[in-house]
Amino acid sequence: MPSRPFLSWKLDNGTGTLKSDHRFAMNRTSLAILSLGLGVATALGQSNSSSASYKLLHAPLTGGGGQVGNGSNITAQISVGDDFSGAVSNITAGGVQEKPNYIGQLYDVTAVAVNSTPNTVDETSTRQLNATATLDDLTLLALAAAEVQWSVFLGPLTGIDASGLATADAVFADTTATAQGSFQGVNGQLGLTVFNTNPDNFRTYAGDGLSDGWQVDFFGSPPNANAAPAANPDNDPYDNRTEFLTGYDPTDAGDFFQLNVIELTGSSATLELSKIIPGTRYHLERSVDLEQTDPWSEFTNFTTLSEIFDHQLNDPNATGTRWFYRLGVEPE
Ligand SMILES: [Ca+2]
Ligand SMILES: [Ca+2]
Ligand SMILES: [Ca+2]
Repeated sequence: MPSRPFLSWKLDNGTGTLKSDHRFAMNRTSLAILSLGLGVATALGQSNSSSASYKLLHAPLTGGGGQVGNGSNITAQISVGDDFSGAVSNITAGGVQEKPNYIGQLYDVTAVAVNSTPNTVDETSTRQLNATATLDDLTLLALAAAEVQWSVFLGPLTGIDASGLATADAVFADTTATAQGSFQGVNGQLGLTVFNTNPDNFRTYAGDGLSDGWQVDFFGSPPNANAAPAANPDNDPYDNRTEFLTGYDPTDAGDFFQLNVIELTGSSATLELSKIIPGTRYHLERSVDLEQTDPWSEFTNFTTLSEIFDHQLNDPNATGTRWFYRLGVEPE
């Protein structure tokens, strides 16, 4: 016959008040022995205990020796002496259900979280994704990548394989992508920032020496033949490559680089460049006869850390009756 332990207890409601005493517990012990002898599984010594915040009640006749506890914040249904019964407790105030004393647990998935460390990925590189499920008792379940159905929800990811490895596509600017993981019909998503680590690798704009972001800004998504380096769609003096290197609008015929001599004093000439921009090196050369007998010779080259309009510089050897300047620009 399974033993049926007898429970005695003291409850303290926080103010030191005892709700059960020794004599009462002894009385209950006697009743328990009597009940077992008769083979009756009814209530064993009815008693109630309570405090301001907690109350324990003995089980009703169908409780089989179990107990029911009720309070404003807790309900406890406790079966004792039964080898196969577990216990169920409900904490109603927090909406949480605890399920102790079971060797397994049935659960529902309430949410799936997808994460990575960090939540960034370089273009054309990979990033490992992970997923965690939140269950209906608020416990967390780390998911094996193979348990998750991975997909690209949005943005420049070429795919996510079965092991949760996401591969980023080429981009023309830092771009947010959204990866999705699904588990038992519940979806979770993660925003991944795809970094533009190569400025010249985007689709048909790739490898032409012009920033893909610049080409997209002026000519839209590729392909667009007007975005080619040698094209000059606005028909001003300069092609797209020069417009890019000098910082001008390749779609505006009135917007292009200009070099002027603004002052001559003795053998000194003051030159003014309409704009200089970072990322470009400027080479200034002089020849007295456009290289017929006097080869072009560079008298200065420079670059800048910030955009400057109407940049002036001096040519200290501006001698002779006539001479010419030319400017070369190249990416730094
Ligand atoms: Ca790129
Ligand atoms: Ca390009
Ligand atoms: Ca232009």
